[in-house]
Amino acid sequence: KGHGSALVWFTGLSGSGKSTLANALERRLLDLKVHSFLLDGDNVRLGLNGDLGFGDEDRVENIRRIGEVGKLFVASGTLCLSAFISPFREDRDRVRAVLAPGQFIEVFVDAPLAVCEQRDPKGLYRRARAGEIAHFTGIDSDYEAPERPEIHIRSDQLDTGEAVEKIIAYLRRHGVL
Ligand code: GGZ
Repeated sequence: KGHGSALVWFTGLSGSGKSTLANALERRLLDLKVHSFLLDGDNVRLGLNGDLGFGDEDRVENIRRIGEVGKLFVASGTLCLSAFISPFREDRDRVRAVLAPGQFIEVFVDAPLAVCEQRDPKGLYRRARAGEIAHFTGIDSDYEAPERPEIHIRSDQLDTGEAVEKIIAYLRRHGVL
């Protein structure tokens, strides 16, 4: 039996499947009787970070605050999950640096832009292409893919259940579970 507290940090394009995967992992952990907490746009961007938009500076601050909140959850002994695009490598690495070694687990949810754009569950890519949303990640704002993520999920090749098991296996191997 492991120690349980870590920050599992999902990163990937809009529509890559971060939220779906994070929610499925949360349910799987609940079945294992592991207490976890998911930080996502619904509970962070609407509240704590309600003052932030999608320009570069605001994204940097968005990720900085989420990292600090994640650190507090980890200090409380919670297995914390976070699902934000977090497009900039430097910002993710800064979050990694505020946590103890091994406590930041970067999960790259990797699907080609074309696949994400085809899925377009909220019609945001279409609106970005039409010029109705500025600074949209993958269209006119950068996404810097992780170079050495702890876990790499090809979400266009694995189904959600398989991806969850891949993460669970990693957490077990590394003594988190
Ligand atoms: C990217 C945007 C934008 C722009 C609104 N660029 O697919 P979604 O809708 O549900 O998730 C996206 C979410 C991204 O917020 P994050 O906090 O994860 O971004 S970051 O980590 O970069 O700060 C998308 C929606 O917000 N959205 N405008 N311009 N995504």
